[in-house]
Order: sequence, then C-alpha cells, then structure tokens
Amino acid sequence: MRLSSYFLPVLKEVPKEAEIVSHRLMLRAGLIRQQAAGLYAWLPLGYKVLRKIQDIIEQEQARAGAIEMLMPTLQSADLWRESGRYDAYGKEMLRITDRHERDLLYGPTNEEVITDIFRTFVKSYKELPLNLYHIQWKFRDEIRPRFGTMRSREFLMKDAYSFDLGMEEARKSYYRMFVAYLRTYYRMGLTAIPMKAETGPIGGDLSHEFIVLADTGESGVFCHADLLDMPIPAANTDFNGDLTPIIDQWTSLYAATEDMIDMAEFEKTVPEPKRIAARGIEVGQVFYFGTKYTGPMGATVTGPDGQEAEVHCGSYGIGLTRLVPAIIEASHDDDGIVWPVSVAPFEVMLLNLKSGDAECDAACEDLYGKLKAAGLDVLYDDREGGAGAKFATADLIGVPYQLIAGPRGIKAGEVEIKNRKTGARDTMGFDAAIAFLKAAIEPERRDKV
Ligand code: 5CA
Repeated sequence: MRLSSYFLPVLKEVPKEAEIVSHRLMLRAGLIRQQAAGLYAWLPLGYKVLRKIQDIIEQEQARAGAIEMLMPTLQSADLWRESGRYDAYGKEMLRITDRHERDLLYGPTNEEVITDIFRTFVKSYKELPLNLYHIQWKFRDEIRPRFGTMRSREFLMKDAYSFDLGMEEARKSYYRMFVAYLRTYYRMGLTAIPMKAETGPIGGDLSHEFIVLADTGESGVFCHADLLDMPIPAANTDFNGDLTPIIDQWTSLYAATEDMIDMAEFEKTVPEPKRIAARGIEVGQVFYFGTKYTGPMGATVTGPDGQEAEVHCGSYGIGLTRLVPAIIEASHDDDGIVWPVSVAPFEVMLLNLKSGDAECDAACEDLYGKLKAAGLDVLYDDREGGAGAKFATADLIGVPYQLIAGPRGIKAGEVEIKNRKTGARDTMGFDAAIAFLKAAIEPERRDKV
C-alpha cells in the first residue's frame, strides 16, 4: 500500500476527551473516529488490525472444533420473553419497535437466538457435541461508555455456544474453548490470565474471565505471579483428547477477579512474593450455564436410550473491538503504538526520505516490489515531506519494522532497518535487508506456534 493513496488521518494534537493512552493513540494514529457516545467508525488502519484479530480468532476457533455462522444484529423480543430475560436485562438493552409494532432489540448477546436455531434443527444426541459461533456487532446501552472502544455501546464480539448431552460432556466443550483462548491471546502477543469470575446476566455457576494486566484496566484482580509465564498449549494439541491436565495446570494457581476474591484463600495459597494484586482488562469470558436457556426454551434431544434428554450449554465471548486498545495498553511507548507483528496493520513501513528525487524514488520502487514479492505486508511512505514528520508518523502508527531509505545510503547501496520495539538499527544492502526482514517477521507472525 502506498501512503500517498491511502487514507490515514493522523492527528497532531492529543485529543482532550481521551483519558487513557490506548484511546489517545487510537485517535491520534487514525484508527477510529467517534460518531456518537460509545459508537465508533473503524478507519482503514484500525479496521486492518481488527481483521487480523478476527483471522486469529477464526483459526483458533476452527482448531477447537467451533463452526462459524452469522446471526442478525436485531432480535425478536419474543425469544427473550421465552427465556425470561426480556424484563430482567434492564436499560442496557436497546429496545426497538418496528412499523408493525413488533418488539425487537439490538442483540447484546445471543443465547436465545442460538438456542432457537438449535431446537429447530437438532433432534438427536448423535449430532452433539455442537459448538456454533459468530462474530457480530452487539449493542449494550452502557451507562458510562468510556475509554474509546474499550467500553463502547456498539462493539464487535465473537460469541460461541456449545451444546452437549450432560454436564460432563459440556465440561469438555468448556475446556476446548479455554485452551483455544489461551492460544488466541498468545498469538496476538498478549498475556491473558484466566480468572474465576462472576456470571452476571449470562447466568450459570462456572465462569472464567481472561484478563490482561494493565494499570488502566477496569477490573481489580488477584493472582499468582507464575501464571504470567505458564506454557501455552501447542498447535498440535488434541482437542478431542483429554484437556484436563492443561486446565488443571492453569487453574491450580490462584487467580480471581475482585467479585470472586477470597482473600484468606489467596493469602494461604500464594506465597507473599508471588502475590499480584493489580488491575486488568477483561478481553474474554467463558461460561457454563447448563440448561438455563435450553430448559425454558424447550430445546431437548433424543438420548441414547430413546428418551428425551436435557442439553447442557456454555457460551464463550471475546471482545474484538476491546482487544485493539488492550493490545495498545500492553504495547506502546512515548512515541506511539508498538504493534506485535501478528496483529500489526502492516509488517514493514518503507520510508522514502527524499520522495521526488529520481534516484531515491527508483530505489524505493525496487525495494517496495521486493518486499511485496517476499510476502511481507508493507506500507510505503512515498509522500513528499520532511524526514522528521515521516519518522514521527511511522513511530506513532507502530509498524514493527521500518525500512529507511535516504539519499546518502542509497548512493552507497544501503538502507537502514529500525526495529520499532527495541529501537535497534542495522544498516545493510537492499537484498540483505529484504532477507533480514523476512527472517525476523515470519516467526513473529505466530501462525505456526
Ligand atoms: N454471551 C456471553 C459470552 S458469548 C457474553 O456476552 N459474555 S460477556 O458479557 O462477558 O462479553 C464478552 C466479551 O465482550 C467481554 O469479555 C468483553 O471483552 C467484551 N465486551 C463486553 N462488553 C463490552 C463493551 N461495552 N465494550 C467493548 N467490549 C465489551
């Protein structure tokens, strides 16, 4: 992509309304624009990050056996009356009446709709286990939308729903999602810790929130420090096998949100130097709630004995539009965002320090072609303008590697590579630079881990 023909509206001023660093940087780097309270447009650079996050989620959901589909944003109120949640959900639900005076709502979550689909088509235990998910916009009329897309009213969520015969099978589905989540966040460059959590309006009696530690996080959390260095399950993990050892390893160390904290237990089981009492961002939550929806909505199957059998369920959410600020909170410096390669909007930014100069332009065109041919995702700053402004933009938008081509270097057949994260700089010939970038970037994509 050539920056001269891209749409990247960066801001010079620090926006006053933004209280936390990720919100400031998302506005300054031209990732989002607020359209109304808690409603955001995703500008091209931000949308590219969102798509990369979505790709990782889809790959890991598939690995764990979940099947993707798409349900509408608007839902019929009648389904929510059936489950008994229509009145209970309160003011967070955006209620809409259509021209025929039918009650609709903008879905805040999808347990009712998916249970309706399930009961329509699935009649036998032989079709279980089943895990269906979608990635769709949700709306919650939050009393206090804040921190940009961290807590917005409209937000993009991945929500998966598992259906099983009995509690034991449902537990296995819960474990599959648990392991998928560990891998998903790791691939995005995040350390997310599963913590015992309250179930709130979704219901049920077993739940974990996945928390990224950050001072600006909205949740108070307590956990064992060793959870920060726990091994991540490998790509070849057998999701049909017994995942209990992995889950036991992760849940044997204390971790709970402030709603669930048992201080005595925390102090008893975690030695003092290992105690973390901190703040965190909830980037996902998994629930087991048994027959809470299938019961009232009459979703049953024929069991192995020919009798009608209960269906046990869980739901599994990830906030995509919250992940973007969460990643920025975890990875930035004074100059801007520092994207992990796996979610970066571009992998390399090529900086032509003297656009308009025939020799520089020719060399950069050559480099641009070679970077693309090497399979690297490159943004080429081919605009006219001073080197200082180009460096500032490159640092602000946080592309992991900068390939800097200036007139003096080009004469000598050399370019400079800057690693955005470490600040390390290396000077080398053109072909060596392409090979260096390819070798550095490919493993950082974390698509083979
Ligand atoms: N039905 C369940 C699981 S599919 C559910 O709705 N879970 S949830 O309420 O925990 O939401 C799932 C994830 O969506 C949260 O972990 C969070 O990352 C994200 N999320 C929730 N509310 C918001 C919001 N107002 N703004 C941005 N992200 C949000």
